Amino acid sequence: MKTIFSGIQPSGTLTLGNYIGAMKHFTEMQEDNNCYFCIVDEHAITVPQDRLALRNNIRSLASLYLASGIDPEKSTLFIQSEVSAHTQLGWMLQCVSYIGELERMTQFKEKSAGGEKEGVSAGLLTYPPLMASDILLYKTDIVPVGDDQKQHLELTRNLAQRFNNKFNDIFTVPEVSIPKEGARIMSLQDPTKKMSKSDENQKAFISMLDDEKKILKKIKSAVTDSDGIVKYDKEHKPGVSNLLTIESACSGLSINELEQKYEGKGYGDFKQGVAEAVINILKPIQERYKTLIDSEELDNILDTGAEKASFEANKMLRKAKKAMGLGRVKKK
Ligand code: ATP
Ligand code: LTN
Repeated sequence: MKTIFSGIQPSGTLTLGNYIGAMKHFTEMQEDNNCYFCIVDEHAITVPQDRLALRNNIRSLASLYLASGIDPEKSTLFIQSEVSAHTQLGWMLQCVSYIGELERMTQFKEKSAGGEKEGVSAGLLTYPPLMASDILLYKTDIVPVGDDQKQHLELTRNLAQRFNNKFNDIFTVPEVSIPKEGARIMSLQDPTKKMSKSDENQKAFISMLDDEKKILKKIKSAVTDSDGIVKYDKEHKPGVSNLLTIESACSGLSINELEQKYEGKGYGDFKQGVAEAVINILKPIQERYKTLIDSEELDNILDTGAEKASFEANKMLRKAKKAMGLGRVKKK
């Protein structure tokens, strides 16, 4: 049995990209592994958040995890800020991280680009050691994430190895797991850009809570091309390829099977088919979501999750403090 850890930021309503690239795989992995799934609210505050919106997003994300199939009997679901070991080890790992390597992170460069340095939070720079702390506290073997997190995972592995060599060999060096297909769902309006929940253009992404009409409308207005052939060709037909990837991930049919399904048909039929596949996946999730969001059951699950996670995390935190020489050894 392997230990799995992954986290999602409560920085808005999840998109279909988050579902296909990450969440969908979490539910598959929980069957025969020891899984931790985290709502990383301390990562979300590295960019400005409205406090009430953040509160809502945290609860909403927890409900979406459960509605998508995370089973609290099998997996530990918890909120990062409710387990204080994360920021404590996060600080210690900041002290073994180098400013140079943090400045090289693509996510930091993208999120801090354009603005004045004055307006960029220090937390945006030190985001990766906190992420490493999330992962390393639980002796994680595998981290399932979308393609954009590869670089952060590489840094986590470096930090674990650096700590183990410098202090004591206590951390498991984790492997990353990126899905073969659907690891990077693209924007519906600009298929060269990642689908992102923080995109200003609402038409660029499908939210997991969009209703049928909205889904159909957004897919119908997705950017494609003018040759009218449904064929996978990422370089020359990025829009069509993205929609094929989406339908494949939602229906379970292979890209090949889908190309055959749409042979001789136009983009109108194709988009209708993609929308139906998306609706089939999202509708039951949305129904379960509605029963969970205001329930006491949700609070109970998160309380139990935080307790279980704290117990494990505190054991590793004690080891890390000892390895670094923090605190004291009591005289008997
Ligand atoms: P934002 O878009 O607001 O910057 P995000 O969606 O990239 O945030 P998270 O919510 O933390 O960031 O991502 C959760 C998981 O979803 C991560 O594993 C990430 O790799 C994955 N993910 C995010 N966007 C996509 C996408 N377009 N396609 C596939 N996977 C994605
Ligand atoms: N950085 C990730 C979110 C994240 C995460 C983690 C993912 C924070 N801690 C630990 C996997 C494991 C993101 O922005 N998608």
